[in-house]
Amino acid sequence: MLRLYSSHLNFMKKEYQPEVLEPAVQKFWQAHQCFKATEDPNKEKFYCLSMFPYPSGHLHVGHVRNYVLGDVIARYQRMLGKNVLHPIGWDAFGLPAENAALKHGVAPAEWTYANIDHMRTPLKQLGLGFDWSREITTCKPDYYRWEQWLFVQLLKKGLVYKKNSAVNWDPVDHTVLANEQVIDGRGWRSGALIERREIPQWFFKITAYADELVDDLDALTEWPEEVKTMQRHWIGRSSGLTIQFKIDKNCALNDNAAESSVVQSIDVFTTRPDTLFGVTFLAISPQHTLARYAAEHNIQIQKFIASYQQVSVAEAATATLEKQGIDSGLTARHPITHEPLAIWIANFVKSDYGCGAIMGVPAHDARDFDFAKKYQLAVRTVIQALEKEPTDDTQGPLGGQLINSGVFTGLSSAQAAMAITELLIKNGLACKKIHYRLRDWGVSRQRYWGSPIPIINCDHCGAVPVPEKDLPVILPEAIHFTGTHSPLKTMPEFYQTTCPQCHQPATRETDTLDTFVESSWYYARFACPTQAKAMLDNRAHYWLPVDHYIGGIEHAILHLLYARFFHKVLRDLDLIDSKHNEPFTRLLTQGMVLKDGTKMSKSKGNTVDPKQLMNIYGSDTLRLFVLFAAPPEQSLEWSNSGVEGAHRFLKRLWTFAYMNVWLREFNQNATSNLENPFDDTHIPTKQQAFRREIYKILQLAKHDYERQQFNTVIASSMKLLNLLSTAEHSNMNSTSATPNLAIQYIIQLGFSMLLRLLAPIVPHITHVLWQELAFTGLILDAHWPTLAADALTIEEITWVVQVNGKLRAHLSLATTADEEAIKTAALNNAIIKRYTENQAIKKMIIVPKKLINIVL
Ligand code: ANZ
Ligand code: ZN
Repeated sequence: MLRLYSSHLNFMKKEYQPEVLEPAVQKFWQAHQCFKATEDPNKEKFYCLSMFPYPSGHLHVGHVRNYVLGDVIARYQRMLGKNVLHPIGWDAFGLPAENAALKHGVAPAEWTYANIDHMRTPLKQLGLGFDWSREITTCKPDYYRWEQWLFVQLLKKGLVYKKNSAVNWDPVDHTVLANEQVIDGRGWRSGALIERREIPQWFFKITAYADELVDDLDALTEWPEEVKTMQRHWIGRSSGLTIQFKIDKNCALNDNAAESSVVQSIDVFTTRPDTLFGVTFLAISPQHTLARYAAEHNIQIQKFIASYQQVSVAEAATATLEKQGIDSGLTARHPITHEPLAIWIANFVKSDYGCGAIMGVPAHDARDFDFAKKYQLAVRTVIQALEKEPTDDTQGPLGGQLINSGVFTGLSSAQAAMAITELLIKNGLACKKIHYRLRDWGVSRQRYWGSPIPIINCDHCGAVPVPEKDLPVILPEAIHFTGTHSPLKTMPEFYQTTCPQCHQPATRETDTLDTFVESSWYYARFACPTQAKAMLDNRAHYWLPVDHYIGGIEHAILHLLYARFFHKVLRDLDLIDSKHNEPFTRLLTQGMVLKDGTKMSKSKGNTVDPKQLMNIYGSDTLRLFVLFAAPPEQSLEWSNSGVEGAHRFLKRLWTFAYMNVWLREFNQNATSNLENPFDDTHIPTKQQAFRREIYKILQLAKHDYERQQFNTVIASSMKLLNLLSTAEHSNMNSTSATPNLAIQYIIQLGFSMLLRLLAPIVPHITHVLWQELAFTGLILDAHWPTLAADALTIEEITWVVQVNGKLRAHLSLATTADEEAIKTAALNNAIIKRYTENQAIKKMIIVPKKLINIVL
């Protein structure tokens, strides 16, 4: 047992001095390794993780919010008796390091490591209870070697493959961008106009897990609905029908093409077979094979297709895109009516979704309607809405009744969908199909600062994985950046090698992995960060899954989806417990930090420097403010007066302790302590109300901790401090500096609870006051206050008071009041006194808990 109250730690000065006590407390934590987590199978574990930071070099208020939230949750769970793991690391690869290299001529590695050192200090200053012995830095070979190893395992399992694919090419950053990195057709960092390019790339087959990734969302009951909806939408599972339309032979195709099976028929994907009679045209994407045939002798079409190459993938994906098309000159036949339908080449048809072709139903699809209007194509209504006029498919897909649909007329949409599907399938013209919006994850990056892809390209053997014994493929750190181009591509000492299979000269892959790969499994590696023999070991079985994950809503889709995918992959490789299908049991997405209503950003010059604030007010103040200003998931408006308010509260807390320093002796001499709480019934009736109030506050705070409304926990703490101040003054002996014994009990009870309620939030001041006032143990490990069994039962009974059988008054009395007290209270009541004045009282009849009858 650690010695708690030691004279060298005597902070009980009149002034609250965070600048003195905070470093001392942090030193104490460090000296005693208070946050070092060890696996203990006899204890329930709790793994709390805040998304690890990118080491930009500066800690901003958003970071502070993220890590303080995680810290509060971790500390709270520890007080509930759990074995807590709360680690931290660095998401250290990424483009900014290369930009810095270009700008300042410093190597990305050097820049990154310096930034990490720079950011560690303020993180420690915040008093975050991290297990620093588990610190992970993803740009170090001891980390990325295991993702290279995993890459090879996945390659063997067919979950990694290489293919040519159209990408968003940023001509300034010389890199491929993800769709969400393209904003209005421009690169999110460079601002350059994005081009479409086809290049060979490595892919993770995340689509193999698409169904599981959708289905398992239902089991994530402690995730925000919003995030699950975004994930569902991103995966975009949609069940529909592939319908075949026969192409007319008389089309202006060259003879070879017309004979080829490719142009015998065209498949379209639809989720609305009920609208089949409303089809007035077909449309294909500019990349469709048929479009190329159509272009062969048609310059206009060639031009149209070429102009489309310039448009980025991301832009084509947006619904708001200006619809454009050209008639291909081809026609196809409606599968039921055999009516001819023109085939258009249209920019709004995605090449990589469904069949890359659609049946145009302008009356019931908004996109088709825009297109038909622009090119004066027929609009044919085939579904009559039961209530509203049909305008587009947003009013619920199957809500109406069929018209103008041959034998299907009169059926409901749902019935028609089934009947039409059945007919088409019977005639071999359609088959059921499930499509996903989700694409495989392209992980190749034409960048330097990332994990090398462990592949050797051999002229004879093709792409050969680097043998496990040769891993990791180390990224050279001492490099010189001359342009945005990756230096790896001009370093023969890096790429020249021999083929592991045929031993002839070969070249290494010079692309690196998407940095999302590192962040997809770091949560698991924290279980065994220094394990040199394997990616994960048994400790992962103990710690995983993460019980509580905290991070920004901006990661709601990709990061979380990739990590979920990795978790399932790791599970299927038997690296983690097969019981757990998901990496993060509970998710908290914190809101943004705003100043004057806008997002804090360097470019706006409205940032606040947490370090400076900590130096002025102390980190407890900063923590308290950040938690008090808003509930975690809402945006937080920065306010200087709010910071000062938080500081004032801590000063009040300190002063209260200082004024009640008698508690130290009281606690030292008391037979009662936290392990052996005092008998609450010591508190006389008069003070029961205080006691009840204290427990009410405790109950509310517990509830708020569970639902993470820390702002209201703080409000409750403020209320509790007010209550204790009132109690302190209510019964002060006029002659003595200490309150009477009953109030002493109240203050001991209430203050020990107040400190514990606040301990996860403001760990330094509470640590010191706990010690200074000689409460038992470390507050860090003090158990969470529990509710006394009787604490909240109704403590008062309303008595009916009669005089000679007539109702004269009501009287509220404590349940604990004995007969004597009840009689006295009744006789002393002002109303009753009027009726009994100067009269002899013959007797008093008491009906327990109900009635007092005074007989004169
Ligand atoms: C006819 C129709 C009528 C459609 C109607 C919708 C409403 P989800 O649910 O996202 O899977 N579609 C199919 N392939 C496409 C592609 N490659 N590019 C653009 N759009 C494509 O959407 C399926 C619907 O999206 C399909 O159903 C098709 O339009 C369109 F009142 O077919 B529908
Ligand atoms: Zn070879």
